[in-house]
Amino acid sequence: GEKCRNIRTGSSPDDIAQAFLDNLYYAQGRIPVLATRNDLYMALAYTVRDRLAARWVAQMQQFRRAELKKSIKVVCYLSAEFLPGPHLGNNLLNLGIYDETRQAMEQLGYNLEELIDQETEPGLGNGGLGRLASCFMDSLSTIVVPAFGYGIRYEFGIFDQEIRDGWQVEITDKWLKLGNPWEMPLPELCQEVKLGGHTEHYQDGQGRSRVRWIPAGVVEGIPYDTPILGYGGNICNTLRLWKAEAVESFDFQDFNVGNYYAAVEEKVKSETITKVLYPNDEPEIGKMLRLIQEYFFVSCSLQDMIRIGKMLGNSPECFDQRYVAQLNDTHPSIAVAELMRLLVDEHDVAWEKAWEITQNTFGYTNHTLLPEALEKWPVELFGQILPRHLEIVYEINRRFLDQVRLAFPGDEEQAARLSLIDESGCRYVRMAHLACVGCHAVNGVAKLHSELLKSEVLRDFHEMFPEKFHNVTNGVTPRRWMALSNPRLAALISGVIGDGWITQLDELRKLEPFADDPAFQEKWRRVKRENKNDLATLILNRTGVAVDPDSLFDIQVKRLHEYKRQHLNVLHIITLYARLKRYPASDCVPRTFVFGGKAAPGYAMAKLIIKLINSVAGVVNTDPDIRGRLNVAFLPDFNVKTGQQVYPAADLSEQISLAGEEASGTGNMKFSMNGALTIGTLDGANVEIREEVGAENFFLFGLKVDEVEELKARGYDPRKYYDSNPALREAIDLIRSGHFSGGNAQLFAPLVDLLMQRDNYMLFADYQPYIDCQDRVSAAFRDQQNWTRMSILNVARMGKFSSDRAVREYCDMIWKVQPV
Ligand code: 26Q
Repeated sequence: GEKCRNIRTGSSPDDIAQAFLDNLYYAQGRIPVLATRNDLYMALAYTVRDRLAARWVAQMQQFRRAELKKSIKVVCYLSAEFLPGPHLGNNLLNLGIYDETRQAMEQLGYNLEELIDQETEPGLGNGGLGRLASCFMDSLSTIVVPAFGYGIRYEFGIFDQEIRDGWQVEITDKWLKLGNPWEMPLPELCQEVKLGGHTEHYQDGQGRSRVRWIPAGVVEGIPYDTPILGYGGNICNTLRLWKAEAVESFDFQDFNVGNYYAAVEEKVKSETITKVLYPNDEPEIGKMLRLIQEYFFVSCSLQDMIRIGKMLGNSPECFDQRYVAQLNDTHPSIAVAELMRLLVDEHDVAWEKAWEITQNTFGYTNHTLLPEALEKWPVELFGQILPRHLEIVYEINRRFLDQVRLAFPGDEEQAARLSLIDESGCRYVRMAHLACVGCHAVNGVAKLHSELLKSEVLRDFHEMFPEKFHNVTNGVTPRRWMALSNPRLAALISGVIGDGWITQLDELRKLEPFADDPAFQEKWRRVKRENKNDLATLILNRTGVAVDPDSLFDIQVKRLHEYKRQHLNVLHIITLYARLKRYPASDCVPRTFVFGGKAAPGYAMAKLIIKLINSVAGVVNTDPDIRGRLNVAFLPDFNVKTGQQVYPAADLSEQISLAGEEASGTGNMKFSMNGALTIGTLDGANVEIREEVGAENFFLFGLKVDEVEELKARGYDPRKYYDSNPALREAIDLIRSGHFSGGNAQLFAPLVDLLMQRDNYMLFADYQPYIDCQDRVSAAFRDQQNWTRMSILNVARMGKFSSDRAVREYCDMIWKVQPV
């Protein structure tokens, strides 16, 4: 009775210790002396999972009751990527049993942090977009909004990065190898997904014209559920990821019945659909498997939503009263055509009614301004895989263009620009256009980005449907990105203002009065110093580079991309290096430059930039003239787990994209809420961060969006900057001469040529303003009191950038749901 219940739910250290030993024995089949570190981790994970179960089940019960009363709308977040990060620590935090569990492990002679470190994270995303989806899941649960996250259970997530001889090497990510204690397979809830084939048009019994899709094949989607508990255990939502498998009984005409090997081959083919995450954060044209992945998870998810509705007695006609679904970029935008197909073809709903339901259901979030990053599919390939959807897209387009021609009579160019089909050359289906037409709301992810969407990328749609456009500035969860990853800072903050900030981040404002308090400043500095010490140890272990924890930690961690300009950062390092070589005795502020980030495997220039960073590191770190005053480290395999160790240790956050390129950025927020100051351009959410923390607490430099446009129009000529700026010339010449590549002058030629000739990201134009700004940073760092004051004020004013605020805005403006 009582004892039994405590084993599964008790939260005292004794209960947890006992449950842990039980799980070690019964789930892992081990006793302590025989257990590996992974056995111990698994036993603890099951112990924590048991404690989630009650809340998870209660959640489903509550759904059922509310659904039956038709009193709630459920939010479905459709995303091809989720990057949840390691679950164990986060669940301990959200359950409120972190300290009790530490004690329990201590009693048994284990170290909790070591067990937490054993977890391999699910790397089911590329970067910002996937991580945002997971921050939103955390916030939905914390602010008590019933929600499902729908996505793909990739067998191989984003590759693991190793650095060999300074180059990136990609290793397959076998994240499931040691088992995943957080997921629950639900094979009974499988869904069938059709692919390929053709359509047949016919008249039904009542003489209505109908369409039947005769697919060339069918695959099955199996859902795997992971609980997402809110902070304080309020509610527990579900992340439901789909795995593709072969259908059990497969009896299509072209299937060779009885041929065992063909059947096995079919199974292998089906399973490739969810085999691997595409590691590019930009679409490549014509990758058939990618389109199949997108359709596969969207179809499974929408059918699942209809199934749940049906189970609770709802007809498909009230789909939009029960659900609202957000499209995380265009990756799931085929949902617009799929919901139309399900309603019209499979549930006999009239087109007009189905269209109203579809528009009411979906919202679309755009994450990019780069025109080349807008997803489009060759019409032919689209029709091969989704013949019925192509017909539906054509019909949506026909009706839409009628509307356009009414609004803009005689303007055929406007119609061609808005069309869902790009007919300017090879014909393409434009997925962003499908999303804009099929959704009731379209939003950007930062104020500047949303404005640029309206005035540039989606200008014509904004003209047509101004009321659809919104801004929801991104946010990040303070649970993972402060409380969990920076326990020292969290304890210091809670010690003076209480711990309400963890769910009401605006309460950090209460820190402002302490910004000038010398005793508090001293504690603040000590926290940062200890965090830097920890990172220094990590850097030493991972890279062999010994760094000085008293130096200024200047950090840039994010995907490698030319527009993010990691190479501008490198030019600054080389400039400092050249100064010290010329004046070895000069008095500089010692700096540690830390980089981290993955390059898309096919992106040669990004990979060359990694090589450059490591080459410069090799020279600078070992030059006796430098005497350790400059250190450069490239931390391999940057991911959520590493991020949690990096952000708390930063003094300076590098957010230096060319203005107008970075939609929002979210790393910028994580740094600042951990007390780093930002050096940045007026791009993405930097604009709003600066607004919040105050211009005097932010290091701004660089061209503004309008200046970038003006310079482009005038003709950007990099040579002019090179010829007139000796410091820039010296930095470039050092690279070009082979100074960092053992005399090999060819190695970095492609990079140097690019910068000198046709650099779209205008490094040279921003070079001198960046260097000057960095000199202001160094000067400011010498005044530790004032630096600390600025650091405290940064944290105190970051309330806006909680993902709780972002999700509340989606609830009010876009989803029209109220937190329970
Ligand atoms: C699309 C088609 C085919 C293959 C891959 C893709 C693909 C995959 C991932 C396209 C884009 C992505 C990821 C984009 C991304 O992470 N964007 C970032 O989103 C963040 C959250 O809104 C912003 O903060 C960043 O500014 C933005 O770059």
